Amino acid sequence: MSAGVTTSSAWPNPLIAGFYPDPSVLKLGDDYYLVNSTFEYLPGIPVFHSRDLVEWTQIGHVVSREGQLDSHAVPTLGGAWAPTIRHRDGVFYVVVTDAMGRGMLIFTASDPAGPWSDGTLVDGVHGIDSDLAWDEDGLAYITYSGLDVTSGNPPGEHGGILQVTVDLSTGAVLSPPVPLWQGSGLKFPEAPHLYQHGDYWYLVIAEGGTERGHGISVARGTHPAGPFEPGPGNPILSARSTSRPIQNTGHGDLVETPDGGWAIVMLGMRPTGMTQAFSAMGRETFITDARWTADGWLEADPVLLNPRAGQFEFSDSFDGSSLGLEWIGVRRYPSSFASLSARPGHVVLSGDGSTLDDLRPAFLGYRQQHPLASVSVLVDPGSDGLGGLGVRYDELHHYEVEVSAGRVTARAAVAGIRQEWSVSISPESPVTLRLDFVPSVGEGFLPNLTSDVVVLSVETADGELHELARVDGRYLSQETAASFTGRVIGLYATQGEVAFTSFHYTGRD
Ligand code: 6LW
Repeated sequence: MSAGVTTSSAWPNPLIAGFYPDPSVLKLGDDYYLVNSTFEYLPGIPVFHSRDLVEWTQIGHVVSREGQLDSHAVPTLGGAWAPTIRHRDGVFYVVVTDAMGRGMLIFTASDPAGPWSDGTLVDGVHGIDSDLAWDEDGLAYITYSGLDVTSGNPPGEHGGILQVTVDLSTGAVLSPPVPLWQGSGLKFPEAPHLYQHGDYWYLVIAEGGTERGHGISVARGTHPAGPFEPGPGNPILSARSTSRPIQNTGHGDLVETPDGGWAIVMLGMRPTGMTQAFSAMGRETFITDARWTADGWLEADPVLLNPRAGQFEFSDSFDGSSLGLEWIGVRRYPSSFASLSARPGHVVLSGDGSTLDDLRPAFLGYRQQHPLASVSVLVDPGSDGLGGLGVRYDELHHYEVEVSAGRVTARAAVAGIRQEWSVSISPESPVTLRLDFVPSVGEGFLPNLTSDVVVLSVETADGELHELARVDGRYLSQETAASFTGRVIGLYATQGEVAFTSFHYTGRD
């Protein structure tokens, strides 16, 4: 067995920065495909492609049209949870739970870029983090975590790791749920994946909860339905109680590297602060080396921080015929409120009275991917529009700066508490709205106990910069907000037609 020549420190980490949690990865020949959870955001479940496991390009989404998920009014925390991507006989499969929505679903495609199917319900199975594997006879096993977030009943006791056999073409369950493993005793056994390797079937799971206690454990057996013998060194991976900059590591998928070694791709977080620390980007995708020991167990290296070098830039002048794959909406598709044709070189958003407090704002989102970032956009609200530039974690946690003819207002909304700051401006011309995510500075110990500071400002046509507010960033972090997502920066309209151009994002680690 090759240990591989790639060392952990050579992997870029984060591998995919920003709100890209619960990664699942597939190797097919020389190609790699990776998918993530997206919860209430649409289009949902991005599909990334790579040839080397290092450079990733998004090629599509599994969820790209109405009806595939029941996203219209899904509560925060619900939506697309923890997809698994696999392939067999020319068909790509993604199994996923639409939490608090349709339930456990099987999507298929002949091209991973899409289009994907409408989604077949795995009838009567209530759980999360579904995995898909086939035995030698081609029988399909869905292994999942027994947390019921789909039946509508209040979540009962956690059922551990369970398994059913399924007819993938109809979603019919062929055998009742069988308990496989409760993990090593940590809370929330979840994120199971089954792999056949050598003489064994390996059941790799996450446990400890998705917070600081998160980890990965392994068991093995000679049949995909078990019985499974727990490994001797569980959890084989966890950052709990360490001072490593990447924490919460867990929910991993095993993959063979291009040089014949092994790696685990998993979620983790980059908390900033001290004893209390806050993760602005939420749960991101990371990677580390793994290997098989002489006695047939799996080992994994600690996950090391290794950000990609240099400054990252993303600009959009909205002069194409369609929006790029990076743009997302909240419980609605951007195409339902964003037009690239209404005014050339602009994206025009149509407000319908919804604000960032509402479930379905007219909000065109782009993930924050770096702890330090600056964002600007030129906004023309016309004579009766109201809209701006915001950063949201969910309906209850968002900061924004918005413009109407003659007035700019910055706002911070945190768990129902809100504050506003306003300036008057000349009503005639467009303005540049800015969000800057800067380090918290100050004398002594206390200023370090947060993630960052968010600066909300406006630059008027005469070149004057007005800083409206500086707000502590911690309230828009995984540790503070209730959602499983991450910060999403976005252009939004609440009233009228608001035109945006020259979106610019600069990020550095
Ligand atoms: C996911 C579970 C978890 O289903 O969080 O970190 C849940 N792990 O495995 C939502 O992402």
